[in-house]
Amino acid sequence: MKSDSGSGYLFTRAIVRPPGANFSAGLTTVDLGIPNHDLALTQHAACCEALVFCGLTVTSLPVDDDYPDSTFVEDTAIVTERGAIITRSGAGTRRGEIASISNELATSFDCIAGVEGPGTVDGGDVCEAGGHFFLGISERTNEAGAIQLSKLLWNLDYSSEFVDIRGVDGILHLKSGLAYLGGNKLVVIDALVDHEGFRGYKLIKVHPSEEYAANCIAINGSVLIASGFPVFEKQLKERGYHTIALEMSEFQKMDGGLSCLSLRF
Ligand code: CIR
Repeated sequence: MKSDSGSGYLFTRAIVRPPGANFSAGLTTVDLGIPNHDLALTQHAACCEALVFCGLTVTSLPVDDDYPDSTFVEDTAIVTERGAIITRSGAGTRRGEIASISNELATSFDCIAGVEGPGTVDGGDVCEAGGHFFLGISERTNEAGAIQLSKLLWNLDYSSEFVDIRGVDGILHLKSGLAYLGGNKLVVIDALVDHEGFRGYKLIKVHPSEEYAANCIAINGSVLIASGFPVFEKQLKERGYHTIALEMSEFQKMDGGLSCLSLRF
């Protein structure tokens, strides 16, 4: 179970779901070509191996061909050490993904709440930073959803604040441009750097040519990053982080980043 050690978190479990054969029928806003399913499976498997390397027990849910975006499990729930919250995606085509995730989380959590309509929340808009949550208001997460989520988190004794990213080009979710590494350090893209809620944190700014790299995950002393972003990798190594670089090309084609491939707790 997760605990804040000040320099990072201790995670024990992850939930993932491999991409289905119709993965390329999912939603995307980018024009990077059609993903190759075999390569996506290989990249997904490498991601799972990295999670295992970091000490996590990985539960792999069965492929769900009814939902082409269902490999992006992070969007379906907010998982904390005090309880889980099931989201209600801002993408109508993704709403049914929560059924199997709820069932799986019910095996680990007594306390499961849910976002209700007209509220919408995608998990990719939710960034935990040491017991405080940044909630992105985006094309996927609306104000009603963010307000509900804030109350649900408050009930679990967590604080939160909103970050409006609706005017920020090029990011689908808040975590497309923000990550928490533990130890009061945030990875952030230029467009978010001046957000007042980030003032008390040490910021690691992502070079504008490498924005996709901002979506990284700190797990048990390592940082999983997308491969192909040497400036960012060097920034982390210079600060003493152990990095694990993972090929993400096929998921990037479908607007997905590293964090969205797993729920970690
Ligand atoms: C979608 O548009 O919903 C998926 N194709 C990508 C979701 C990526 N999720 C994330 O960044 N948390």
